[in-house]
Amino acid sequence: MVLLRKLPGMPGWPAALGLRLPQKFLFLLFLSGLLTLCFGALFLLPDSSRFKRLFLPRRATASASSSSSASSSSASSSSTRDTGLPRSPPAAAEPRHASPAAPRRLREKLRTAARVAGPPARTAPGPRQQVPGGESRAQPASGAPPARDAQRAPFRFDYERFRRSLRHPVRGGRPAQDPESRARRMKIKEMMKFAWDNYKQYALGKNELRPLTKNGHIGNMFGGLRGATVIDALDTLYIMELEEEFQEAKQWVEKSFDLNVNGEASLFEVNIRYIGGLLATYYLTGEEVFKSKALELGEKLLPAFNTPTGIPRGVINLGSGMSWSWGWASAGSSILAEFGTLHLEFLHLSELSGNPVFAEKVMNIRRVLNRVEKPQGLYPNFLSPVTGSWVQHHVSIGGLGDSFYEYLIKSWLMSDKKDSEAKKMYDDALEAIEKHLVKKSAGGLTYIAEWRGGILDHKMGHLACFSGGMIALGAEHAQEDRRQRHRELAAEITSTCHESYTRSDTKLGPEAFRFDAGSEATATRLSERYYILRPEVVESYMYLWRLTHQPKYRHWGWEVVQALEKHCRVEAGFSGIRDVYTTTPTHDNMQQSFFLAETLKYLYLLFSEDDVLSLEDWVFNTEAHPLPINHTDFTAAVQP
Ligand code: DMJ
Repeated sequence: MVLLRKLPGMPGWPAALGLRLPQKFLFLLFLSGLLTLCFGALFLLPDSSRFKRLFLPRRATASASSSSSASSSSASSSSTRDTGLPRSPPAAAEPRHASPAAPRRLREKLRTAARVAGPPARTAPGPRQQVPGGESRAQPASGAPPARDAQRAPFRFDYERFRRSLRHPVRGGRPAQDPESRARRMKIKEMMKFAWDNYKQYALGKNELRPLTKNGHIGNMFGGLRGATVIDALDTLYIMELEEEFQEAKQWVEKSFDLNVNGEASLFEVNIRYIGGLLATYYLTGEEVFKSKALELGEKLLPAFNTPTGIPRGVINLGSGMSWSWGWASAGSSILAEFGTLHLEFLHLSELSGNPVFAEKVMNIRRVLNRVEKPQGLYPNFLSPVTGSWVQHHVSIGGLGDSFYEYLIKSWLMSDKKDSEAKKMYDDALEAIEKHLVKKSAGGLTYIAEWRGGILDHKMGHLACFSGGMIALGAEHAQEDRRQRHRELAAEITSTCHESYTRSDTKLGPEAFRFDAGSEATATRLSERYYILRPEVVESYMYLWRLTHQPKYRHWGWEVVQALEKHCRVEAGFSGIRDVYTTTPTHDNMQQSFFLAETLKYLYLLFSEDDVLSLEDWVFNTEAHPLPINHTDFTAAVQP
């Protein structure tokens, strides 16, 4: 336009057309709009179009195409989308929270992941799709075709490399043991076989065995998923070298384990039992079926995180993705031990899939927890997923709180001691617990009380007895000034839990025991006298044995084996009992899946050499499923 006007002897176009000033203005406006439109349309042409190559410089074309590929496949939000400027390397979509400080290997990994996995599931994940190599991935919920890069470079976890990184053979390399321990270990293996055989005979495919009525139990904790005992038992069978039984369990997973269910599941239970059990068995065996089932199930859990804070709700429908809070949890809150017990498994889901979305979800939980103010440095058990604030000031290292603390120290260990944030959170939390909750009874027993808005409840649940093992584990890595104190605390708590067993008639411990009104490590309420084959006390014996090698822990473990045989073994399996304070207890007709996952596994490890599932290679999730120490520092990638 400007050029035409200035040409000597040539009137401008509008003038030549004989237009008046307002008409001229309108005409110019129209013309400039038309030109802008034409130029913009160039960007919409396919990359192959000759027009596009003619009018746009090479670099801009490449960038435009990389931008569109990235936006369909990456985790980037509109604020970080490609600006059109050339990038190096091209077409690589940076994950949303990738920090420049993230280690190179991780950043490369996550880039590939972002290419392969599509956008993080803010909404329910889309339908599944098979990719070359048998790997399974989520298709973007929008139904958009996968980016071209995705087809070129599917993510593949290097299993062989992982196995080479282990310091010990998973089932141990040293057969030599003292004959007594060897015989005791054999006995525990026999118990496992007995528990499995009966489950297989009477309840295969159901969630638990009912050993008195010789049938199966399904329950309503797993949202229609079946075979909780199969999944929970897999790694124990494998570790105990019960080969035939392991194959039976594996076959069930291959042929009958159906994930297309439609029911209300506990996010926490599905995670610790199913995802934990599948992940552990994959790492132990390298069998793809366990990995793909774990990843598929992991994706089904993601919609539970769609809350204003990203703190997941406790219950999720595995079919529809709808989620809500437990009816009993005050004011629609989420439970600390539930949303705080996802970290280990979710990092491994990211590790195996290359998809950072799982790691992002749990790192966000940590962010929310770090932001909220802690009363006296303590973490209450109920948090609103809407506001991110505490709903009730009830603090407990037993039920509702327990495994949150466990996952802090284990996150640090699992990160190969790189996740210093988790370590600090653990150290601070333990300091507050020591200061406010650890007490000594009149009879000299150390215990951890519960806290209700500043008032102490002098009670310990069986669940809280895991803390002896946890504190012992943490003590090994504590600062000099705390190490000895924490070792002593761990030993004292474990001893108190042992007392709760020895003071009963069956030599098994009650569900909860108290230190008030003259009672010392005994249950005072009828409703707290039961024992449901729980593992926490033998779990602590196992850690204390491994860390101190004091023979008393093996003695105490053997006392439990004898008591289980005497009071819990029935004709068709093992059963919980209703009252530990009578020598003729009635049975509850339930063989819990965690008896096979945890109680028997920890007992077996107690009588094994230290290199069987060595603590140098593995951390146990809260259901005793071993997860390997991970050399990838995910925290660096997902911090804001
Ligand atoms: C198990 O499912 C897990 O150990 C969980 O953390 C707590 N409860 C049971 C066993 O008691």
